This record gives sequence, structure tokens and C-alpha cells, in this order.
Amino acid sequence: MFRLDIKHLAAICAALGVRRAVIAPGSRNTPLTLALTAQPGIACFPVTDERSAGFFALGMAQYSREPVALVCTSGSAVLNFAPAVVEAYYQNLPLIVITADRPSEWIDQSDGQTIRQQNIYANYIKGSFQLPTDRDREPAQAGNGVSSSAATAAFSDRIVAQAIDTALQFPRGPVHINVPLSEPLYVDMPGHTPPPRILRTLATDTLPAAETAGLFVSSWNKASKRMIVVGTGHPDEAVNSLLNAIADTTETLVIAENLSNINGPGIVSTPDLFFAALIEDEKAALRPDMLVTIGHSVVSKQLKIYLRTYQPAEHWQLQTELPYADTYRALTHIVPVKGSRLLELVLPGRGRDVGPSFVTEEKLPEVMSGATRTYRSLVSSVSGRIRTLSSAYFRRLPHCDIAVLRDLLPLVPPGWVVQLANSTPVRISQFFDTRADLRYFCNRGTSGIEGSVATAAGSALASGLPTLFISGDLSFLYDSNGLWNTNFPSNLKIVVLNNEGANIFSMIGDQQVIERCQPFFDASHSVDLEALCKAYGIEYRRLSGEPATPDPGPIHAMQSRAAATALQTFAGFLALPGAAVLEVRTDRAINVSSYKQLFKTLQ
Ligand SMILES: Cc1ncc(C[n+]2csc(CCOP(=O)(O)OP(=O)(O)O)c2C)c(N)n1
Repeated sequence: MFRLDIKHLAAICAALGVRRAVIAPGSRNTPLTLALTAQPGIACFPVTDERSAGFFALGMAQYSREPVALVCTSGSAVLNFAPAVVEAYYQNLPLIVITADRPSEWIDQSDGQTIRQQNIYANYIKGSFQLPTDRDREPAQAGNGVSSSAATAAFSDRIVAQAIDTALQFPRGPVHINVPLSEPLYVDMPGHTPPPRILRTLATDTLPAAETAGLFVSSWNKASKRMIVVGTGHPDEAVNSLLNAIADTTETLVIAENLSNINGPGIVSTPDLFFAALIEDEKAALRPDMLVTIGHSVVSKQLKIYLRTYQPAEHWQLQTELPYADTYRALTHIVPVKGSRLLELVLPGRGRDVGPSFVTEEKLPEVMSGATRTYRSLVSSVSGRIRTLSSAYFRRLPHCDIAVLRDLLPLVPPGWVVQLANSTPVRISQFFDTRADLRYFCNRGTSGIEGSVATAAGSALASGLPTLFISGDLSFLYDSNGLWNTNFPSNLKIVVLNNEGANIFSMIGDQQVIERCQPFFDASHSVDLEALCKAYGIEYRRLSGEPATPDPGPIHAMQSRAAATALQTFAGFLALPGAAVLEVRTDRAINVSSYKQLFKTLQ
């Protein structure tokens, strides 16, 4: 009888770079558990709740950019991976989802834990693969010298390698390997001989065609107002220094939110404030002739509104995982090469070897003069104005979510990873300049609130770096099962901004609609976070002391006492040796008014 060689599957995973596997318990997946836990080079982590397990694996893949295996039993367990699969799809993360299944003859036969698993993630998967049923036994085919069993085994090995390789090819993404397994399940599979054959696609590097490079540079040189928007992405030192050089030496507004992990003194990292502060004339004057985008999506609503209204004549999208994503309704050119391959050509003195239309040192004074100077100086005058208005406003804030991040973020020691939950924490974090010595992450693939605790835990485990996760109370409660993890990393600190429900809708929504939908927006609760943390064995702290009263005037004594207590508590909390949760209570009404007032102050 043909039996699938699950040990081959584990060996192929290891050979193709899978170093971690998250396994949710079950019976049907026992052969997978036996093989993966016995496989040298793969560390296995048990997590019971499949939704949290999925995000735990996603957090590992997000930080490490390595493929991570995610394994479960048959039935509804498979569907509980779906939110993590869709998030991985839009973040282009190589999750290798391996699901145990019944042999196909048992599907829809009222057998337990049996659902239709083939292609179950249909729209949100880079590839769906089905391994041969390990019951299948065909008669050996005469004449070709290969038994059908050996041919099926070779087919199975090829499918596993093809699936993992598919996940790793640009644009990266999750893949699904469905594995029908027949009983007996609780027996160790026999060893395999010979070892599996590994197939893989080798790395290549694409350069822009000379014609494309020429067109890009001539558009660049023709444009007197250029804007580069960098979306969510990993830190990249080469791109960072390139963009800083462009911001410093050319007439270009470079915008990079904290999640892009790009930063520098000439780069605007607070686009929500920047675009909200523009007066009508400035908006028109800043309309770019040429927009260049790199990386994933951006968070800033104000930026999107601005660019959809003041559309650029040309929008060049470089190296995107999601081509044809016409975010600003202005897309004209897609160039599927690494962004730096084109951008390095426009730096003064860099373009000589490619053609005469490049900005050379001789041309630099011309570019830096005349109408172009207006654009550059406008950007710096708006930035200066925002800095003055917003910092005065932030100084006077009463105790609220924004004030917490104002005080907390500067205290985070260098080298930490900051994980942010949707939706208010990530938005508020972008009111403050990006710190070059931190790395920022958030699940912005689908902006869900359902897996952020587990994502932060997976990221902390994979990085081994001290990690701070900042969450709203609903996001935290939604994924409180993310705490249910025997490998919960000791290097993770969680700050929960507890305003007893959702704040975001009251901040951004229309007043009349908010009033009608209040109970559904607020989702009020009175969960005792201390008891919750205790149940999971996680250390709990609370910011105590007098909450500051709302006061638009100068800071009075009570406020400054409360502020000093807060700073002390934050610093002490970050210095704790193990995993811990800090609950910071804030008032919903004050949060909403502080948020709205900030934007009024800027206008
Ligand atoms: C899975 C999922 N369900 C619903 C939403 C819609 N949503 C966005 S933010 C939010 C509330 C978040 O509340 P909380 O975490 O307390 O943060 P706050 O807004 O209070 O700062 C909800 C329900 C979502 N993004 N994802």
C-alpha cells in the first residue's frame, strides 16, 4: 500500500528554509507532528487556538521574512487559519499552511471533522496543492521500471517542494498543502530512502531595460515637483540612504510613515498631519507632476485624500507586490524592478553611465533653482509650521491616548521592535516623528484587529529583540487567546490603552451616524484585564495615580504630578525582566476631543 512519506515533507521543508513550525493539536495531523518534531533544523511550537496559531506564525514570518510552517488537523480548524492566511497574502508573507485531511472518499460522508478542504483559501493563496491520498495504490505499470508507488512518492515530493518554492517567489505569499492521511495515524512512519529530491528556483535580479530607465529619468527631469511615497516595508539601509540623499539634494518631497522603516531629517514621516495642515493654495502648489511609490500600502487617510484630489500627471509604481493597485486613481507606469534600481539613477552624478537625460552634477544648479525651489521651500515651511503647532498642542494635552504615546514612545530603548495594533494605536503613533533606532510593524495587509497579540508574540520570538506591542482594549481582548501560548516570549511588553471599547469610529465618523450606531461602535465592556492576565499567567501592571483633568491651558500642578508618575511607570514597565501587560485607562470622550482638536489646531 502506498503511504505518504511525511518525513520527506518535513525534510523538504527544512531544505527549503523552513526553520519554524507552529502546530495546532489534533489527531489527523499526528503523522505531521511526528515528522516535523523529529526533523533536525525545525523548531516546533504548539498553539491550540488555530486563529492565534496562524497569527503567531505570521508574526514570525513578518519579522524574519523566512517561510514558517503552520499545521493543523482536519475540519473547522482549517478555516480558523483563514484570517492569518488572508493577512499573509496581503503582506506577502511565506506561510506554508499544511492541513491534515481525511482521504477524499470520506468527504461529505458524515464522518467527524471532515469538510471540503481542497482550495479552501481560494482567493487569498498563492498556490493550493493537494498531496496524493496515501490509500491510493495502483498496479505497477509494466515496462517503465518505476512502480506506481515510487512515481506517486516522487510526485508528492515535487508538489511539496513546488509549494514552498512558490511561496518564496516574488511576489511572496502563503501556500496551502492539503494532506489526506489514512489510519493508522499514531504510528511513526518508516524512515525514507533515498532522501528526497529538492527542487528550487534560484535567485535572479532584474535590471530595468535601458529604454525604461531613460523614460523614468526623463520624466523625473521634466517634473519640477516630485513626490515619493514609501509604503509599509522592512528596514533597508541601502534604500534608506538613497531616499535621504534624494530628499536632501533634489526637489522631491519624500513621504515615509513609520511602518516603512525609512526615516531621516528631510523625510516627512507624519503625512496625516502634513496634509491636514495644508491651506488651499498650498494644496494646489504641492500637486506633484510625478509621483513615485514603493512598498506596500500607506496608513495615512489624509495622504490618500490629498493625492486622489490633487492627482499627479504621472504615477510610477516601482517593484510592487500588487501591480495595478491604483490607490490614487492616477497610475500610469508600473516597473517591476527593485525601487532602488531606478531611484539611484536620479541622484546627482549617478546617472552618467546610462544616458544624457540624468541629473548630473553640472545640471544640479539648474534643477535646484527657479520654480523648483518654490516646491522645496514650501515643503519645509509647512513642515516647520506643523512642528510648531503640533508640539505646542501635544505639550498641553490632558491624559488621553495621544498623550500616552507622546510620553511612551521616546522612552522605548534603542533597538526595540514596536508592534502596533489597528486602528488608533497605529494612527496615533504616526503623529510623532519616526525614530531611526526602532523598527515598526503592524498588520496592515487587511488591517484586522483579530490577531495582533499573537503576531506580536511571533515577531518577538523570531527576532529575539525586546518588543513593545501597543494595543487598544478591543484588539487586545479579541486576541486574548494570543496569550495562551506555552512559548509566550519573555521579551514582549504589551501596553493596552483601555478606553472600554472602540474609539476610532467616534474620531473619524459623522456625528449623526455615530449617535445612531453608538452601542455598535462603542462595543463597551467591563473586562477585568488584571484577572485576564492572571488567568494566562502574564504579569500585569496598571498606570495608577490621578488622571489629569482636561485643561487647554498651561500644565497645572496636578497634571505635572500625573505626568511624572506616568513617565516613571512607563520606564519601570519597559525595564521589567519578563513578559508583562501595562493597562493604561483613558477616557473615551477626552480621546475623541483630543484627536479632533489636533486636526482643528493644524488648520
Ligand atoms: C477583524 C476585524 N473586525 C472589525 C474591525 C473594525 N474595527 C477597526 S478598529 C475597531 C475597534 C478597535 O478598538 P480598540 O482596539 O479598543 O481601539 P480604539 O479604537 O479604542 O483605540 C474595529 C472593531 C477590524 N478592523 N477587524
